[in-house]
Amino acid sequence: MPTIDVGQYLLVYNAFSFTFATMAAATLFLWLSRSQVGPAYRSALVISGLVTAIAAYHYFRIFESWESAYEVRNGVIQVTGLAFNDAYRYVDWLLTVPLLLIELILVMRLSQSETMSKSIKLGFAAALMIVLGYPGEIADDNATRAIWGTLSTVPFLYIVWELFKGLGASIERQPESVKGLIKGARMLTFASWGFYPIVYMIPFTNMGGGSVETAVQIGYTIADIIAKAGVGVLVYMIAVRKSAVEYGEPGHTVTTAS
Ligand code: RET
Repeated sequence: MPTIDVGQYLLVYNAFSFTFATMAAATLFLWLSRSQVGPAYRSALVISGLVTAIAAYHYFRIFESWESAYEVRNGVIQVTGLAFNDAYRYVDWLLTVPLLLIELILVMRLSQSETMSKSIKLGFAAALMIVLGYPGEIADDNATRAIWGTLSTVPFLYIVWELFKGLGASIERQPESVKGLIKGARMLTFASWGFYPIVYMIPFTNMGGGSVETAVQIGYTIADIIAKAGVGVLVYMIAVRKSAVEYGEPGHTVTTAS
């Protein structure tokens, strides 16, 4: 573990603690909101809540791992010899990234066969992207990091292409009142996902070891909050709006002209 100063240690410590609370709160919100949307959209909310629940658990473990990697003695920070475990983050992504894509697909309510084929293709590409990124993340030298990072970028670009090209046509078939929101969710997904490879490249800069470690942890943490809790809330808004169009406003029934 690189040596860091007390300020950096506490910044990361507080960020992990805050993120655990945010993910846990988002889970409760998403699961408790199930009854506010029509039956077709409930699984989108269940999956969104599952993503934040998995993240809450992992942030708790990440927090503990950070705490045991360093100790503060007489105001001076020292490494304990126990390495900070990056695997929690990657296992979290391995589970949540495919689910995040599925949650976007579900809220669009495509045909069953389209939902199935897009979920499998995108879910598989997402898992491959994470698996290929991990050896680079834990490598000590930048050459290894660059090789795995480049390999991981291939499925990443495929996902981005699918989100814009493949889902673009389906978005055009969505009700007018939700098109903007769905495009917003896609944009937020794209922007937050684009942040991860940038954070991954921080070790290529010549900031000191402690600053690199701090920036990488804070960077991934911010991206996770946006990609999971932020997109989750947008998916909730889309589900509420589509339910109003398809099932009527809460308290009203949809009447069809005869
Ligand atoms: C890695 C390795 C370097 C190249 C690329 C990467 C992409 C990571 C992404 C992660 C997304 C994670 C999410 C988590 C939230 O649940 C693995 C950093 C392209 C896009 C959305």
